[in-house]
Amino acid sequence: MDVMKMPADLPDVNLNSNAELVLKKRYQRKGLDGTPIETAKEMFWRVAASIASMEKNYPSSPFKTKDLARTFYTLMTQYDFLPNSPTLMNAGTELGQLAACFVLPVGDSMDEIFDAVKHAALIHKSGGGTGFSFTRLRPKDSRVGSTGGVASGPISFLKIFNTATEQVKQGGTRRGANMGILRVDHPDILEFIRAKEREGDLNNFNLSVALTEKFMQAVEHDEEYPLIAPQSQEVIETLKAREVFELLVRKAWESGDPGIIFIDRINRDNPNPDQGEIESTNPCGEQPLLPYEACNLGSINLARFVLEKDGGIEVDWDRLREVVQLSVRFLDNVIDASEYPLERITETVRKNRKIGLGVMGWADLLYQLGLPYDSRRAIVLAEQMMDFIQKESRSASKKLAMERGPFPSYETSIYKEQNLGPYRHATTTTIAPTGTLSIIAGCSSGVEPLFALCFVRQVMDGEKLTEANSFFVKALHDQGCYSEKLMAEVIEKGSVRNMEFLPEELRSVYVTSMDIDPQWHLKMQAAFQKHTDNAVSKTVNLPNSATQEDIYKIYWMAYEEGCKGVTVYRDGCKSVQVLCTGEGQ
Ligand code: B12
Repeated sequence: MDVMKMPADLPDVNLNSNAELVLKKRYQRKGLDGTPIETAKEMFWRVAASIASMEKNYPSSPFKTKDLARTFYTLMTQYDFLPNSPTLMNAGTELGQLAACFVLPVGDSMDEIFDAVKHAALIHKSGGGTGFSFTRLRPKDSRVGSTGGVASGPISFLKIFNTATEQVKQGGTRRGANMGILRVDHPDILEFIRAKEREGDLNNFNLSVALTEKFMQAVEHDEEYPLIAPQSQEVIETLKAREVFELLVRKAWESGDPGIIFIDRINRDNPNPDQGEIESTNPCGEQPLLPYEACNLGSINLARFVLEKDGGIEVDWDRLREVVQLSVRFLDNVIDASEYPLERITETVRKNRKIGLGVMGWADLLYQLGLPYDSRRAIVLAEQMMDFIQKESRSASKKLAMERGPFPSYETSIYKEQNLGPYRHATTTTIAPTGTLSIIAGCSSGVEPLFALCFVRQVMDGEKLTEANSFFVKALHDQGCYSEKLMAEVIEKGSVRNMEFLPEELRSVYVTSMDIDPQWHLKMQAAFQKHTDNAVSKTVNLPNSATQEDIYKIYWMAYEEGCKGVTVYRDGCKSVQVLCTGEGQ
């Protein structure tokens, strides 16, 4: 592939040591012997140049391709914005698959099931993650007309998808990720809820139960609800809704799985109901999609948007506006530049042109502003922040619609009726968990609080990344509290909330995941969801001592506060964890 020549005066990239390791192992292109054949600088240029070159498709573009390539390069290498991993890995390469999220349908026949397995393998190989609903599959032990035998049911097929995933490395580097969904009214729902009770089972899946409005009402009124055979629509039996909800809670308490999604709420926000129902999200839950749809995401690093004013620190709204506008153009070009593993996906993506712009570095921003994550003011700012990004991204989408035309299915979308004028994208905002992206940008991930002020991250099968939050270290220095002895203690504990010898302000602002009452996790998720087209990826992290009742409350609160889904994780409930403080290493 021809990529524009790298200008000689292009500034170098600053990389922290964790980013250097991750980029080398996962992102920089490699030769046959596995050693990188491009530097990090060349990698960012490859991405910037190939995405900017899409301007050539639009004669009305106000940008010169070369200038825009440089602007995109700066945007990424200052870590103001990063596109999702497949874009970094594959832009400007032969593979050219740039989207992170896919949803595939699973139909009730051998052909359709194994087509989905094959399509998922192709997507994983190209770096994407897949979500599926298994709800259309006939229940276990029901008759199979063509053979006279009995069906083995959705859970047995889930295992096949899981095994296939195990064998295909994403982009040749990491294993694929899947979301498995079953509606709460499927006859095999109890088996599904228990499917991950043995540690190690279905390791390549996140499981979520799709809860309906009717089911939630049945829980509220302590009523029974029907299980329905997907083919005949016959009621097979009825269950007590509260008992099912309690089982869900118990399993999530035990192992973190399954999570829940509110499927009716998700479909209420489906911008293209004429194209069918949304039945699943991508693996981390932030992107509900139609069958055969894909979406490319990008995240703005909010830690970078502060400015000093009158001796205080404020959000730099003007620069944020500029970056949102540029990021939307970037993501629009990604749609054009991307190649998809299936023609059907290409068609759906080009028709709806969904993009998902979100944020990372939220906890770092709060640290700089001196706002505790678990405070009313932080929640208010979260709403204000996402409202701003949503509005700006829509205004950018409108401008692009004038320059390049609206998304082709605009005429049949919900926006047409709303009479708001055409957009270029069926959706513009999504909040992703930004696992690797936040490591590259050196910021806190997504809208999560920091896991610990110093922690060890187990990554890439055996590597350990140690991280001390730089804003915290600076604050210790500024307040004259820094000492090697104190740092050793912070590494041990992860948190300073109970260190009463430290100033009160430090202890309340520099909070971590475990310090925060779980309800604040949820309130924060709900605040961001309010102004996000798609969904918000967030794990409500709970201390090991959390009870099932705590999880019950969180699940219920997610429903009441308008979230599209929720996932919990109780510290130490699995024998192997990704994030540990000193005490758990
Ligand atoms: Co997860 N997951 N995840 N996850 N996941 C996170 C790691 C995290 C930290 C989120 C959080 O709590 N804030 C927690 C772990 C808590 C902890 O360690 N204290 C977590 C959890 C709890 C889960 C689930 C139990 C579901 C849940 O949230 N309740 C399941 C369990 C999976 C299992 O059974 N093994 C789960 C599932 C997933 C999927 C959707 C499958 C993907 C991973 C697959 C993939 O991308 N190919 C996933 C992701 C992506 C992440 C996320 C967002 C990023 C990980 C990453 O890319 N790291 C992190 C949050 C974060 O870090 N911001 C949470 C950077 C790269 C360079 O390192 O070694 O390649 P890596 O990362 C791998 C591991 O992290 C592994 O898959 C990654 C990709 O190969 N992995 C594991 C992901 N999750 C989990 C969970 C456990 C317990 C284990 C052992 C491994």
